[in-house]
Amino acid sequence: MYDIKPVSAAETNSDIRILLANPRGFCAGVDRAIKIVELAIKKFGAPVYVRHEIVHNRYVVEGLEAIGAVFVDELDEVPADAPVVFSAHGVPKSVPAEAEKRKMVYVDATCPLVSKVHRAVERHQSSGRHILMIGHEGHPEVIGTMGQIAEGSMSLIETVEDAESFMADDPAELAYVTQTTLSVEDTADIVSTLERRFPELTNPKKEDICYATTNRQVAVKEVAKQADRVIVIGAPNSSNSMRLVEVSEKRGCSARLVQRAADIDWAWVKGAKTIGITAGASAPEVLVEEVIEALKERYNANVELVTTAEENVVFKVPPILKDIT
Ligand code: 0K2
Ligand code: SF4
Repeated sequence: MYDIKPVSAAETNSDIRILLANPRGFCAGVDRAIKIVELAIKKFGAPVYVRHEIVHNRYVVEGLEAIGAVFVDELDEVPADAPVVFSAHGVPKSVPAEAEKRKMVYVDATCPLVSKVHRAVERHQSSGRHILMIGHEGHPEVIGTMGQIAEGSMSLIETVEDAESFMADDPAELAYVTQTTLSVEDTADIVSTLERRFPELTNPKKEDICYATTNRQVAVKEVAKQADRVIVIGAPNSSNSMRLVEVSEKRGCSARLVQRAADIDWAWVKGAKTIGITAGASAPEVLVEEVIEALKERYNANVELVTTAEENVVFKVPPILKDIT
């Protein structure tokens, strides 16, 4: 399916400097979610059903399918006697409720940092505040977070324009939460617009963009400052990966998303002296290595690491899987 295009002589042998962003790739929530599926297959045996792509990466999904995971869109596609895992992006309350009603065994792989936002939504609601959700319509995390409370109790704000036009019933009783994988800069513009219009919007102190999203954007910004092109390894439905493309382009650097080496447009690479590489939080390192190898096949490539943060976050798996090795 992924044929590497043949290398023509004209494309080879020039020098190229590769700047490899660090941090890049898997975050603690993705590591944990993949581990949950693997451990669930060990514990329950195949097939283990997974509602939605466990993380937004085809290579990861196909790897798990090969060991017995079956991916479905909705719970009603899962037989009641089969175990099911919920994806890292989180699910509306109705999903575990339905699983319980059908007496299903389920394991929730929602990232703990997404679950934290779910709990904030509940807290704001019980304090009587109307909640603004800053995020992208239709994204599973947004569906999951907005699905923590009754429909209509939250309003979605996607842009500064939405923040300008939102009409509050009671401006004194407003709170906001955000998707964890947004652009830090774009979100700051939305939040400052809301704070200007609603000075009593004091809660929370900070948006909910997670450490991994923030760190990957800082690292790619540093890379984009020095590079002629940036390759972002990730999937088109991966919000955090798409943001890395945007952040690079905002720094004036041409950037492209590729799922793996076979997607690289070599005509676009041609002429670059310095090429940046990063990977979204759901993109495995093996695909980064594949891209570097493809560059090395065509250029005299020298790889330099651009480090802007060290990460040591690890999340535990749920108690139901903790004794499986
Ligand atoms: O960035 P997205 O939320 O679209 O999701 P993935 O690409 O699967 O990355 C993992 C993040 C999941 C939750 O925040
Ligand atoms: Fe969790 Fe952030 Fe990774 Fe999403 S990107 S899974 S919120 S650590």
